Amino acid sequence: MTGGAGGAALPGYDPKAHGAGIVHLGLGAFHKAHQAVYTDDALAAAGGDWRIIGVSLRSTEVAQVLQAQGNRFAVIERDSTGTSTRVIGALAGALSLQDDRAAVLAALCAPTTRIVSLTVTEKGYGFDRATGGIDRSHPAIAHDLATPCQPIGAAGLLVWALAQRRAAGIAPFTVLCCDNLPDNGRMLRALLQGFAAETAPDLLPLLRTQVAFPATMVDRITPASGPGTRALALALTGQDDAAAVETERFRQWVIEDDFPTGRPAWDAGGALFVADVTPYEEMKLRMLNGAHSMLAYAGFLAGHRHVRDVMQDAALARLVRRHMHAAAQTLAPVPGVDLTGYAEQLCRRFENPHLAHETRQIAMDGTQKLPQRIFAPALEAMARGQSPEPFAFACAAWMRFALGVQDGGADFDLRDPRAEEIRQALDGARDTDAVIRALAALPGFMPATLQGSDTWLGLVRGHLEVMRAQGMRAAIEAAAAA
Ligand code: CS2
Repeated sequence: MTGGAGGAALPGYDPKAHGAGIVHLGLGAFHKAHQAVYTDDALAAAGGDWRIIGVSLRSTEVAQVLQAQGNRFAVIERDSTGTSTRVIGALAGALSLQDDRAAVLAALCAPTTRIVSLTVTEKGYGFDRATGGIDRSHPAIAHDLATPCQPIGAAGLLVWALAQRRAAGIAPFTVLCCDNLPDNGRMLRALLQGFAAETAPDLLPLLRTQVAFPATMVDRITPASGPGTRALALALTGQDDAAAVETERFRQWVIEDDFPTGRPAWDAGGALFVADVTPYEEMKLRMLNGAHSMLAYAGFLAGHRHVRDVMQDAALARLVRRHMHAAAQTLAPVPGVDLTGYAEQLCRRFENPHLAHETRQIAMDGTQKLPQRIFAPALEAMARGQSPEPFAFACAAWMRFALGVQDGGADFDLRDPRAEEIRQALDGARDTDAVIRALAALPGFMPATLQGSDTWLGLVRGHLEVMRAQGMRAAIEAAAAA
């Protein structure tokens, strides 16, 4: 890195001297603050044609904004030890599927594209957890099954592109899922196989044996950029930057090293290459993301706008710690990690006074998040003879949130792909037992073992009763005092 205007570090390499080798689907703040930064470090340390062509599947604005500023943007890294700003040169292009469809398809088919990575969020894939295949009711899956030559979703685009490449004699790209899903490489392979079985069955042997789907654990707390981000970027860099992102200084990336057609030297940026990501991924999903979801539902309903405010609420901060420790007890040993230290570090990160991370943002899409964050550790705790109590509190907080009303009676918008289904399930559910029954029975959501466990349901009911009768504040105080 070299110094830039106003103190921002500039890329430590000449971006124009490097071609693109990666297509990334899901050009959001998290990608810009995570994989793009690691790739920038890799290019500075080891070079290579590994710049990224970023693709927005739905938005048109993100690509337009980036194009207008030469695909450069600032990453503002902040915590209580200070602020540093760097300008990222790793993005070679920014495309919108809606505006630049031909260019997106060409990039996916280009022989130079050796990796396709994705951050399309949990709900973006259309994976059916219950069957381990495709979810036909998912809008993009349904669209792409009907018109597989005009794909708009992740599975449709990848299967179409891999088929084109095979027909043209071009080696397949490696598919790198960077979303917070358990066993994300295997999940994506199963999704593509499920989709190909119906649209391109002769691609199945290739998907089984030749395409690599390394699993990853990704971590960097990156709130959606707010109105203040642009002004901050201007102050720090001296440049107007409508694509800047604010994030924490901490970052982590653990990746299975399975890249048959090569990869950037992401280890130069601190990425850890391992044979099995599972222990790291379970640690992060259950301790960080699980505590995040719990505090998002409880915190939002208790009137806290940001995660940092939650951490100033003594009772709720206590529940956050309790949740992390209970989650830690459901884990297999994680190589080289002291889980007590990890929990403390998570609390410091949540307390970060410079990040305006909204509880409402984390509360989105609960039906897509609870299974791996809350239900999986609850099951594991019960299998080990431990109490699932903290997970039951989190589940009750989500159920209370799913009712869509504040304690004071004001409505709010659920922002979940299953919001309508939830609304219908809750129609007519009056008492707490009826609410639990309705939500627990959402297909493919709560594992059958939990649905059939009196211990679990009793704990959830106990908390939900207090939340509904006395309010979230009272429920937090009661749980924290227990
Ligand atoms: C959060 C994550 O919004 C959420 O659900 O829990 O985005 C979290 O901030 C990241 O996974 C941190 O790496």
